[in-house]
Amino acid sequence: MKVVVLSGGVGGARFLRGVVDAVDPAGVTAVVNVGDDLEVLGLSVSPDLDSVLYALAGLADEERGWGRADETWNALATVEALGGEAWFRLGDRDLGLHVVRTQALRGGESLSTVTNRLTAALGLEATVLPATDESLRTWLDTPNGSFDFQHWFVARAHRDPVDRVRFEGAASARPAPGVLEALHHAELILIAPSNPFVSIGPILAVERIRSALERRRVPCVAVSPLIGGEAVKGPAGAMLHRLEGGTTPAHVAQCYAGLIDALVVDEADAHQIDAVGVRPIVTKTLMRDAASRRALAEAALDAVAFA
Ligand code: FO1
Repeated sequence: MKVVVLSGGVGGARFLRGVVDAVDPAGVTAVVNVGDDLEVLGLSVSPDLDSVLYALAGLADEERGWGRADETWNALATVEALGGEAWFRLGDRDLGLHVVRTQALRGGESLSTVTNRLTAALGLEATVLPATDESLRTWLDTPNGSFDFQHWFVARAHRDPVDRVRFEGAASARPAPGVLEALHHAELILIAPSNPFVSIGPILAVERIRSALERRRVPCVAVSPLIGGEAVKGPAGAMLHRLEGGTTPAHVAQCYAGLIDALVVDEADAHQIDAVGVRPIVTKTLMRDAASRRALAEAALDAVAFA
């Protein structure tokens, strides 16, 4: 089956592992958020692309949720001892990937081309694409000032309540090569259980991706990132509450108004599915191991049968 999955980092990467377990990975295309990308220590870092690559390659640190398993931090300790920038923690193993990517980008390669090379080098069968090759950066306006994504999320521990999310560069950003083609040929489009505002929002801010979803001829199914009205991890719950007015399945569906045909919600939210507006699919959504990741992916993939 040809499936496109719009994905952010941690939750999206876990979900993608379930998807490639459930269907032939060669038919799976991940379209990944780049709004979190940053330059740190002179290196180009794409955290969500990396979370997806590491998860699909079985290299991810499952507990931390980002970066690589069996990581060591010697380079960062040296950086810190020498008074360098250490607020954004790059592990020794992780650093290797950023060095390769940075060199390629400086040599004139596009982000999608180098990502394609990394995907092949890691032996992955799925296609992993950045939403765009152009610069698209997420900014958060808060009562305490405006911050780029990683300064708000990591340096300030996403404590500042968010009044507005902006995507710098989105107006002129074109989809990366392959994104529209994948959407055009997809039999099913999935939106991973990622934060609708800061993980999926930047992807949908690329106008031609949004309009491709609006004009879809195949089902699009989103998976809610909330369980019992709360995010498993991260600021999705607080953001839904402040920006959308609540944390029910209907509030999640509202983030994707006109773009989805079904919403996968957790059993803990089943009592609130009445006003959701799209077809609800109720299942267990906590991805604690391979079996639960695959079961969640299968529940979303089943939407094809109802189309
Ligand atoms: N998240 C943190 O909370 N602290 C970090 O120091 C940090 C470093 C980091 C390095 C590489 C990478 O790929 C991801 C990293 N993350 C870190 C995760 C990242 O900030 C977020 O999880 C994503 O951007 C949100 O999807």
